[in-house]
Amino acid sequence: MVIRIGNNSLQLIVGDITKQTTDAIVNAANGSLLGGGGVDGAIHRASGPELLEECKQIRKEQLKGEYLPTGEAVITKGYRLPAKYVIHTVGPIWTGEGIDEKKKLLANCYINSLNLAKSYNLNSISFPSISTGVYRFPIDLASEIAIESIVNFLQTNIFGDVVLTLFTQNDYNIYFQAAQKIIKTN
Ligand code: AR6
Repeated sequence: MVIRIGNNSLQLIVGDITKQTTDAIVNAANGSLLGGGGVDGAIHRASGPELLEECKQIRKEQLKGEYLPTGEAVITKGYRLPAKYVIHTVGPIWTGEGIDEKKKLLANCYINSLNLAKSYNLNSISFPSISTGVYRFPIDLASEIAIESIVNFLQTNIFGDVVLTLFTQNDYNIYFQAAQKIIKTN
């Protein structure tokens, strides 16, 4: 599915984000930036040990030893990945409490990643389904937040191409439905 928004596009695909050839791919990281399971583990394995070294450097210098706050984003090189850059963001952990705040933080992940990509003059970016794995954010709600945030950004910026890389056909179907709903109301 490809949605045209001005000169920009939003595409939904089923695939492995580590194989994407967009200028940047986004990592659903944790605040430590030191890797983990899921898409984070896959990105670190495919990129190689230099990625972890650069993440450690960012923790030390840019973040003064602190964790990357939820909803924020930082950028590293892609090393052995086809993508030139990796944008690391931290999604909210779903607990069933503070839902409005969690929704806002998830939107921030997409918006801050897109703004960071734009500030690096990048023209294409691939996102995974942030927070809907280990962090247990309900995917029906997460898909709507993701698509709304991206569509809103593409309506108000000259950027290029955004790809939502969904790992399973089931996830793709849920994002597809969310996209259809949001396009109708726009
Ligand atoms: N390509 C695309 N999507 C993938 C891939 C892949 N190679 N591998 C998994 N997914 P998760 P979260 C999907 O758990 O919920 C990590 O340990 C997966 O099917 O990776 O934000 C971090 O270090 C799911 O749909 O991220 C954090 O501690 C989506 O990616 C924590 O997990 C996100 O699932 C972050 O949890």
